[in-house]
Amino acid sequence: MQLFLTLVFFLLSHALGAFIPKAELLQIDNHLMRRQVSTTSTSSVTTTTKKPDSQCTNGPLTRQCWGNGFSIATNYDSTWPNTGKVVQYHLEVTNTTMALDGVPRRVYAINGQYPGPTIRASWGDTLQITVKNSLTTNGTSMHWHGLRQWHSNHMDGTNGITECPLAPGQSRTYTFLCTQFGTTWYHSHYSDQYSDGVVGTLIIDGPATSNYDIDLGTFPINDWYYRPAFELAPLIKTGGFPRGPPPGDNILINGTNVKVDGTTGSYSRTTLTKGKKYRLRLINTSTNDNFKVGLDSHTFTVITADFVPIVPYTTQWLFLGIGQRYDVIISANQPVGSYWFHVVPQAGCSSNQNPNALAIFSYASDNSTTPSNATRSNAPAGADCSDPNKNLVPYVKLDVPDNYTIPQQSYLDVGFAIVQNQAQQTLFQWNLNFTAIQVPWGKPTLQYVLDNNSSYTPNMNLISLPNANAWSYWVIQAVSTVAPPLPHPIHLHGHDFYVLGADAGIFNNSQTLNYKNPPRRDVAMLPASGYLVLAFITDNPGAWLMHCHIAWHVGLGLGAQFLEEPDLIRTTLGIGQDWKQECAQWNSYSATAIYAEEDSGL
Ligand SMILES: *[C@@H]1O[C@H](CO)[C@@H](O)[C@H](O)[C@H]1NC(C)=O
Ligand SMILES: *[C@@H]1O[C@H](CO)[C@@H](O)[C@H](O)[C@H]1NC(C)=O
Ligand SMILES: *[C@@H]1O[C@H](CO)[C@@H](O)[C@H](O)[C@H]1NC(C)=O
Ligand SMILES: *[C@@H]1O[C@H](CO)[C@@H](O)[C@H](O)[C@H]1NC(C)=O
Ligand SMILES: *[C@@H]1O[C@H](CO)[C@@H](O)[C@H](O)[C@H]1NC(C)=O
Ligand SMILES: *[C@@H]1O[C@H](CO)[C@@H](O)[C@H](O)[C@H]1NC(C)=O
Ligand SMILES: *[C@@H]1O[C@H](CO)[C@@H](O)[C@H](O)[C@H]1NC(C)=O
Ligand SMILES: *[C@@H]1O[C@H](CO)[C@@H](O)[C@H](O)[C@H]1NC(C)=O
Ligand SMILES: *[C@@H]1O[C@H](CO)[C@@H](O)[C@H](O)[C@H]1NC(C)=O
Ligand SMILES: *[C@@H]1O[C@H](CO)[C@@H](O)[C@H](O)[C@H]1NC(C)=O
Ligand SMILES: *[C@@H]1O[C@H](CO)[C@@H](O)[C@H](O)[C@H]1NC(C)=O
Ligand SMILES: [Cu+2]
Repeated sequence: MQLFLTLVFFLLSHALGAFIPKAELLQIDNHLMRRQVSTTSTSSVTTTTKKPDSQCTNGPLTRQCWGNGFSIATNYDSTWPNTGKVVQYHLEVTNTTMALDGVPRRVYAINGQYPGPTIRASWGDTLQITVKNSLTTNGTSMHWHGLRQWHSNHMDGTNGITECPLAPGQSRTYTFLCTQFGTTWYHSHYSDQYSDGVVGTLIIDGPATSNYDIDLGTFPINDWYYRPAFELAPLIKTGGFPRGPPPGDNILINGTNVKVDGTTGSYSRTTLTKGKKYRLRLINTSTNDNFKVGLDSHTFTVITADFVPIVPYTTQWLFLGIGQRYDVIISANQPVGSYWFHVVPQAGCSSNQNPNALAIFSYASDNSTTPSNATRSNAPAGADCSDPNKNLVPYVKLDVPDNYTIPQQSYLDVGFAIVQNQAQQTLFQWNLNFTAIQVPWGKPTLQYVLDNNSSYTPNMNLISLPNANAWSYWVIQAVSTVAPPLPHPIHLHGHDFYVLGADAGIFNNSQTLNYKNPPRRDVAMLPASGYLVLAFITDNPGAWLMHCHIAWHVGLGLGAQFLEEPDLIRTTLGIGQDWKQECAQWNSYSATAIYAEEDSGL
């Protein structure tokens, strides 16, 4: 269904040319990129006792090692193990009622759980995950956030781009190799559906830049709404909340919390043993809210930014944008007792009824008590919504060519507009490069590629990157005069991108960018009324979505897609009959479905 939109007002524009930026070609070596690896920064890591080499194996004192010649010094963008091991999971999305903080509501749970089961494999394993849609009135899809999906774009789970949604009653199997290691999450990409429950965490075991004894696993943190997202989103879109989306009703920590008024629910509890070092995998699985997190009396030694291992640094408080992950080491070196873990929504980038969500970390033997106020710190209620980019130094050093001036055609403006449809209904829109993305669920981008059809519709917001192994540079610019001054967590599928710069103001090529081993990750904060400059190499044939990870914003259009090397998609991905079958089933279901796509579809 197409809406004919009349622009009531639109944005300031940059002068835009028509051509794609010229990019540098790099050499190809056995089909893999030869990156600009300088040296690995082993000297700054002092907590391990052994240097990684082919002899050393992973253990509490040798976390840098892995085995078979792979270690924390391996550049996983170009080399990875292939163990031949296939790790299988079955995920069933069902329609149920849960009371996660004591307040019952409808939840689209996975295998009856919220969050869904943690998927776990090792570096180089193949994951084979069968997803069954047991909902009756929604499609679904499953996206494996941050997984590079190297030469497996059709396993990315982005409905309307890399597949049709999975129709009610149907199943599909996603198969892909784990070329990276670390912590992430998976979620539905079917409009706002993950906000209603279709979300879980994923661990790929591998080496680490700092030692620890015990892996506590994943610790997802998210805002929580008592009204379903499928009810809120249409109201947000049609101006039902003129001051912006409604505040979250609570914050869930590892899937639980007490209600804000303290009457029901229970705190998340984690038990520690004095003297041990723990790895905790923090993940922000929010819909809208950004938080700072901290554990009273303890510091975090941060060892990853998203999947990318970093030179460890220590901090008291850590900011997490939606979709971002930080793995941290906590040393249980304090007096035996119980301590509060704080999650503090930041004023500039959150709106939640809970001003300071709490969880409890207790040393064993003290694990039934509530922390005393003596150790309780004052949490920072500030408005800091930026990434700690200067601290995020990748362990494997990779540089970006600095001899390139980013042309105006590579500026993508983040805009906001209020438009009216034919029925004179007011609609809110977010757009990227002047277009609010809307993907056709029944005819995803990969179908265009299979058909050799390059007549993409304008609302697919597709950017062609036909040259293989070229550096691609982009300036994401928030236009301050029109768009509400909000920071946006920008996520790119299919790549760890390089963050060359991020700051307030308008980028004009005079600001200093960091080309020497800049942060690499898959979600970075675009500062409010500011810019984010990123780069990546077109080494992964596919249609890759780039979008704001605030579910309300991408729902209203804040996204674009890069189409890399369509010829190789046709010839090398091996898109099979089952993929086409999923589309046939979807198109047959949607012909008579009671609900139609009512937002971007993402
Ligand atoms: C979930 O169940 C309720 C009650 O039967 C129904 O109204 C709703 O459409 C279902 N939702 C989905 C997505 O299947
Ligand atoms: C998904 O299901 C919910 C609950 O039945 C409904 O409100 C919504 O419109 C459905 N959306 C789509 C696009 O199927
Ligand atoms: C998170 O919750 C799960 C399920 O209740 C539990 O097994 C896990 O230990 C918890 N994680 C932490 C870090 O407390
Ligand atoms: C999650 O990300 C959102 C949006 O970027 C942010 O408002 C929130 O504070 C983050 N949550 C945490 C726990 O850091
Ligand atoms: C408390 O710690 C003891 C070990 O000291 C353990 O057996 C018990 O399961 C823990 N209880 C909780 C709620 O973590
Ligand atoms: C502990 O501090 C909290 C927050 O400042 C306060 O609400 C609570 O009343 C205090 N509890 C005690 C026992 O003093
Ligand atoms: C830019 O530098 C790269 C290597 O850093 C080199 O391969 C390339 O030729 C240079 N491009 C120009 C236009 O000078
Ligand atoms: C698409 O074009 C390629 C050559 O560019 C050709 O080999 C292939 O058969 C075409 N496929 C279709 C479906 O037309
Ligand atoms: C190409 O796609 C456009 C837009 O969906 C469609 O109108 C057209 O019929 C397609 N052309 C071919 C040859 O399939
Ligand atoms: C951005 O939008 C303009 C206007 O529609 C278009 O000409 C340009 O090609 C787009 N930029 C990119 C990189 O696709
Ligand atoms: C570029 O931006 C900087 C920082 O905002 C400003 O100081 C400078 O005057 C601008 N330069 C031009 C040529 O617009
Ligand atoms: Cu946004």
